[in-house]
Amino acid sequence: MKNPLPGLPLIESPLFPVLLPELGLNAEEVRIGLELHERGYAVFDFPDQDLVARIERIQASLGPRFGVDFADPASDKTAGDRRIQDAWEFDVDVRAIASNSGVLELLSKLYGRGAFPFQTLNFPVGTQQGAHTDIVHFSSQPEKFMCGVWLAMEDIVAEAGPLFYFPGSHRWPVMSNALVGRKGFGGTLASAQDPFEAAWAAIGRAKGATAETFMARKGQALIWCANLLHGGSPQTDPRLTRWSQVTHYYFDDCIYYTPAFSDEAIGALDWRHITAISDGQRRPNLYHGEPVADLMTRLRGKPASDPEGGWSVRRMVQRMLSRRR
Ligand SMILES: O=C(O)CCC(=O)C(=O)O
Ligand SMILES: [Fe+2]
Repeated sequence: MKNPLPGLPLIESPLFPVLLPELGLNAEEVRIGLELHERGYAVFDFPDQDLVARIERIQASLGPRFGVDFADPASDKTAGDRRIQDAWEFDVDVRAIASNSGVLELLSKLYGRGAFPFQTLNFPVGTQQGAHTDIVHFSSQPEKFMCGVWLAMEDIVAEAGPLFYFPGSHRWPVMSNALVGRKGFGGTLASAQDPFEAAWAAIGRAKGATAETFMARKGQALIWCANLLHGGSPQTDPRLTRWSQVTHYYFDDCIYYTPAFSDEAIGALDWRHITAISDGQRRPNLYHGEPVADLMTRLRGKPASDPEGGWSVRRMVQRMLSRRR
């Protein structure tokens, strides 16, 4: 069957179970695909023969940057910085984990477009981050072509503040400023997730949703879908570490933007300018394979065809979106 919905990631599509037999996946890929489809997350063993050595090198190279004494079992490991963003820029092992070819192949097969990593976060301790979806930070057009892969770099215990998530929440409404009754573009926000927290909490209560935690073994990884509600549990023992790496992935042939600072309905998108970690190359914002910048120039070059006159970038995007909807 030719997929009539190529604008949905395969695992997010209601057609996934029907398309599945034709995708040529092995048993493990089918398991991961079905779990992502049903629950919005899936756990797998990270496919890297050198992982243990990489983890040791990462801890040795990033450790001193956090400003705490990891050698002393009694010291407070949460006292320093809690994360390093984009260590892939200077650390080959962080970059190798983010660019793991097995993970890229897996994600590309399950989403139906080529996956590429665009951001890394390395954490020595729990993030204690409130429940959120990554899609309010990193969205795409078409929607949901984004996911996170969380890798345990040691065994994680409950007191270290494990990752938590709400199974099935990837099917809850995707948050936007329009949905929560605010305007986003040009505004100032301390955190992109603030405006949506009351809505997530209310939906969770209405559904009686309960969080699960990921008590991961070293070397296990978890994929979360863009709209899966997740966060970091409180770290109750500050002497512990919770070494982990998160890599965020986008997919080819999309527009990349930040919904928290956008108003989609009026074509006001807070564009992202993305570089793929795997090859260091820019990934321009594309609409059906054509750079949006070129598309806009081409359309702006045409004679004005409506009473307001002229072509604005904003109206161009609005037109694209309204045709899609
Ligand atoms: O590791 C955690 O506790 C959560 C990290 C997270 O939400 C993210 O990187 O998107
Ligand atoms: Fe997140």
